[in-house]
Amino acid sequence: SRPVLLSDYRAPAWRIEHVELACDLDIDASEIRARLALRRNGAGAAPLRLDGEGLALRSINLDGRALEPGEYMLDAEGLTVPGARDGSVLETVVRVEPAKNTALEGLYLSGPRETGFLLTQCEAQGFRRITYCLDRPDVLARYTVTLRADRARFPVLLANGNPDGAGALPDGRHWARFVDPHPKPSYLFALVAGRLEHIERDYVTAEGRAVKLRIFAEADAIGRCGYALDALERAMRWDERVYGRNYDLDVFHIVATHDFNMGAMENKGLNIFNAKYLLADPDATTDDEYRQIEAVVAHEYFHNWTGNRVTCRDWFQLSLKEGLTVFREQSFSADMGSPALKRIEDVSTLRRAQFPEDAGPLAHAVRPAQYCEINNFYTATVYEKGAELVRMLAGRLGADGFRRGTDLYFARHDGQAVTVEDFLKALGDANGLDLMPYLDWYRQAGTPRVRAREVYDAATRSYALTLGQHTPPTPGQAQKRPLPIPLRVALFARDGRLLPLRLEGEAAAAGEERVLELTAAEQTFRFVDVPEPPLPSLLRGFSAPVIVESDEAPADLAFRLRHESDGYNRWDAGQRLAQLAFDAALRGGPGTALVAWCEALAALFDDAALDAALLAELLTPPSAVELGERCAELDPDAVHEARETLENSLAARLGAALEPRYRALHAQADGTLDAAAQARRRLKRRVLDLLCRHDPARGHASARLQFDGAHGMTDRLAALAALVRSGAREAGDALARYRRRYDGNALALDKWFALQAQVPAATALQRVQALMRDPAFTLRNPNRVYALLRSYAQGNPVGFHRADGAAYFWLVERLRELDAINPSVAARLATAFNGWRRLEPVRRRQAQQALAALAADAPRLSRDLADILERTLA
Ligand code: B3K
Ligand code: ZN
Repeated sequence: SRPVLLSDYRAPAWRIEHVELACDLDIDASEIRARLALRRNGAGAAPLRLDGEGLALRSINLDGRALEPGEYMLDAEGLTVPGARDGSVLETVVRVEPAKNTALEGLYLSGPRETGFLLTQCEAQGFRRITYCLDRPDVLARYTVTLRADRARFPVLLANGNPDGAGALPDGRHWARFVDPHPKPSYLFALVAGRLEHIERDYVTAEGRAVKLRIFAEADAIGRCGYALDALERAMRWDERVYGRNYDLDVFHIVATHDFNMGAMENKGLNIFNAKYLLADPDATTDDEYRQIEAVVAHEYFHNWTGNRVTCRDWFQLSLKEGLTVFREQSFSADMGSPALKRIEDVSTLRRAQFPEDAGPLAHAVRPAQYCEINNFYTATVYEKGAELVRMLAGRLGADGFRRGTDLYFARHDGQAVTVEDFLKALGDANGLDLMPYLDWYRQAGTPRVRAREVYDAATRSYALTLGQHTPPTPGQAQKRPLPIPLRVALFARDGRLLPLRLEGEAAAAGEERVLELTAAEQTFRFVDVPEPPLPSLLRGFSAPVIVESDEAPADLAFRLRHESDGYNRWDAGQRLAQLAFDAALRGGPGTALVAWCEALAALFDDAALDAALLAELLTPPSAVELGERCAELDPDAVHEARETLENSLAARLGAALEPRYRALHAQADGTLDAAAQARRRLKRRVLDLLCRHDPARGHASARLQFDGAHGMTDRLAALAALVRSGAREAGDALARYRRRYDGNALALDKWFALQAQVPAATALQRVQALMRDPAFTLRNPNRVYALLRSYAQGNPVGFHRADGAAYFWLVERLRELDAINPSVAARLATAFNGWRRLEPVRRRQAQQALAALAADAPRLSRDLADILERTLA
């Protein structure tokens, strides 16, 4: 289909001042009456054109008069009403079928028809599946919503905004009304109806507004909502303190569902959450998941200002709300826990998910210039790289300057739908700076490479650092401009101390760390008063989303791994060293880097002062996916073997130290959630994995005991994973016991599916096929599909990228089935083929044939899947 272009953006010809909805809700058929108060926007004469898809129109009235068939035009994408004038009121009645809606966009049913509940998902373009409307984010309207339904079947009725009355109706029905005083775009609309329980808490904002915080869930889940409610309160306080942002309605509602395409949705005053990011209990939730829940609860809450009060002009600006909100969420999580660890996790996610995207056929700018299907742009680039761009801006302005900037952004644009330019302008204006050069970061796809060359001159005691930048071409963007790249740097002396930094021309040294702004293709920075050839520490804290290409020697990397003062850079030095060790292992070459890596880690292993969680990260080599990115021609088996060399060498080097360390950590085991206990569990998981390699008998025995006596899910799952991944004899029995113990617990079963799908083995496909026959498996539930199919296709390179191509053809068949059920889930899964072009020739040919077979059916595929296929094959 024809792409939508950013350059084609035009302000809407019509506005809607007020949307009044009356919804008669039921499982099979719901009736939606909409009353739209219309205004012409500007002087144009364009006829009124409303979006609508899959709606059965029952009646249509303009200004109180029923329209005759010739007075309006219906087609597959909407409705045209030539007679509408400025000030007209249009009333439509449509019927929709929630139970048949398996795409989970618009109004749909969550759970079984007898017991499930109704809910909506509108972002990006789901509102048009509920009623005829101007379904675009730059049309902001006030909403009054009345819900009516059978009281016994749907005792709880919810919509956005403040409750405004409720009551009984004849025939056992009832109604509830909600008024949202804040104008909002249609994508933030939501309603929920069903048998739900809730927990609640009173909250008073810093400004003094009393708010009821409520979380709704089905009866079997309501006992698992307490943690999220606590997290919500922490997020609200944090946004008041750090950004001066207060909540703005009398209620804040969150609803949990097991049937959701994404993580969660920030509908105004009525967030809807995938249960995976909301429900928590010690028996079934891991430490990582607790942190994710806190982060997602905060993320959706933060959208209330970055996204809702100030929204996006069009969908090209998606990162305006997502990048900024991810950045806010990351800062919040850093404040709630360990900033260094959080940074390591975020960079590692970026490298695993966004760098490959930026280097492959689906590469796109943080603000793309065109799209065919906007659902396919909820990507790591828009979210995670977008957050890195905001982080660069925040770093450039400093904490106070950034706060001045966001204050101005909110003051200037509250109630508006704006662009990335507006954001940069507000941040700049508040600080007397021109930040527009950063716009190129939003427009240009691809990960910049930064190369550093250094020259030390003993005679003049000067040190010249020459930095060059280069961004490889991406689809549709052959030529790249240089970008403004802030590089936070420090220089180490050989004794491990940091040297004071003085640039040529400066009167005196200023600090031991500073930011160099690389703005040209190449630039030289000359430091003076440098007493010895220093060891540079570049891109500290990952100050820009770039790849630093250096030829730092293994010994220097090992030195920095031992002595770095920046937590992130210490980890990064270790990752680089591991990469060098990997490169050598892949070539079958000598292992100087490998020895240096193992020796440095062995020393750190004995360092009692080192935080346990950080140590766990240092002991983990880059993932197979990241390592595979280094290969010009990817053979996933070879990558796996080389990575195994790293793991086994480290296990052998730590050898006898592993078991005592494991025992010491295990002796302290309890179920508590504090940071120290979480850190111990994280290290214990890593040590147990290494122990299973070094001494399988003892490793398996320890894992078995840990599995049996675990205090919580983190230890239980870690033990199970250790058994399964190391092929322990006990693995089958442990899996069966886990399966029985958690029968009926969807979130716990997802972990069971995911774990098995990721076991790197030639037999992985058979295993996945067998798991698809498990009675708990269904293609209709996105979480289940992701747990099994995505974990396999994207998290198990060895198992998925079989040389015979069997898994490719198999996945293509699953994509066909899925596409008929849920296009956006199918499209997401199809991105597993992202790296096909870099595969070695045999696999590449197989992948291409499988993809081509599917692409041949493009006319019968959804726009979502066809778009991914077309770009992947282009
Ligand atoms: N804004 C939603 C994403 C909606 C996805 C639509 N396909 C979640 C979030 O980023 O908070
Ligand atoms: Zn978001």
